[in-house]
Amino acid sequence: MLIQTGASGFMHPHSSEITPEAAYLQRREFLQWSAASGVALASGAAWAENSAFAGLKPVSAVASTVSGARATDKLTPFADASSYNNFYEFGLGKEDPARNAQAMPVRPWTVRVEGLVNKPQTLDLDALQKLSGQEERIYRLRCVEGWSMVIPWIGYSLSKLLAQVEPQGSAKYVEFVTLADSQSMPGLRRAVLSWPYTEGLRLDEAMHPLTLLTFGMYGHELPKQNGAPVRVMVPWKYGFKSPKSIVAIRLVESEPRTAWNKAARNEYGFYSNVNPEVPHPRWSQATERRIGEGGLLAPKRKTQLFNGYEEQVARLYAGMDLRKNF
Ligand SMILES: Nc1nc2c(c(=O)[nH]1)N[C@H]1C(S)=C(S)[C@@H](COP(=O)(O)O)O[C@H]1N2
Ligand SMILES: [Mo]
Repeated sequence: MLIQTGASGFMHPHSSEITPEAAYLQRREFLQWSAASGVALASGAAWAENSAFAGLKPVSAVASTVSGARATDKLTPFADASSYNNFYEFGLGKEDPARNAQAMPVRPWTVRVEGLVNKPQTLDLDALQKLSGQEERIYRLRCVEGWSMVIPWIGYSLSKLLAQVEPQGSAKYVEFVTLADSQSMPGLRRAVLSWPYTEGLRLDEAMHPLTLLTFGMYGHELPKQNGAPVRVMVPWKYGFKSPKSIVAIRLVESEPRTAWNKAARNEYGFYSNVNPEVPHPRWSQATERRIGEGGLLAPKRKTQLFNGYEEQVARLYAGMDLRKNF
């Protein structure tokens, strides 16, 4: 299958504008970028042959038409997005997940959708993936630590799954429960967070079309270190609100506690919307470093309100004091 990824930040120079040497370098850079991002070339070069994705199956998707779902910033190289990770179940270091997550069993896998719903269901991965056509969405991911990436994710709006189970009128929040497997997750031996890692959204946030039930990235299934086989991406919130390797989705009446909120209530609120004007108690959130962009010497970027998705999501918080509801 082919993925149409139009605007991804790479500038296509016109051949008349460049010297042969520059053309060669540009082409080489483009080939590397194409290979790394899973984008099929018009010339027919197949990323399936590229060893960067060794072992990861290609996943079909069409470009998303959801408003705001296709950031035009330059894509973060796949190599960075799959080697600089936070997944504390596999250790605290950025390189620990890529090294340690490979032992996590991701097949068979089921997700229970339960709680205040008329039609609770337990779906295996096949059933989950077939529930809707999948789209590619290019989202910025802003970690609370002050770095960001731009990643072409693959999945469909979580709202499609939620509609299927018919939430009851009393359901106001959604709680996500992730895998806690002491056999394969060495990080569980340390109580840095309370396991399993859980997260939560208000029901209207979970139903927002940008909230993505995510199965893949860069044209392939998710690497284990990025939350295989299924995670949720909420692009206007800090990265920790995007739980990896989900096993249950629970509709509940009151605001659920979350792993980071339990660990440090005054530092990580329930909402955790990206907001440059609300500093973390120990550091500013006004700027960010884009991973893959020249390291520590690269100029920092200004962090945008709601991570740049203000037009799409600001209405969810109309009338709320975002400093109180941080
Ligand atoms: N289960 C689980 N999900 C998790 C985390 C985690 O430690 N465990 N870390 C979060 C944090 S802090 C971030 S920034 C993102 C990182 O996602 P990525 O590694 O795919 O970039 O995953 C989030 N989801
Ligand atoms: Mo994060």
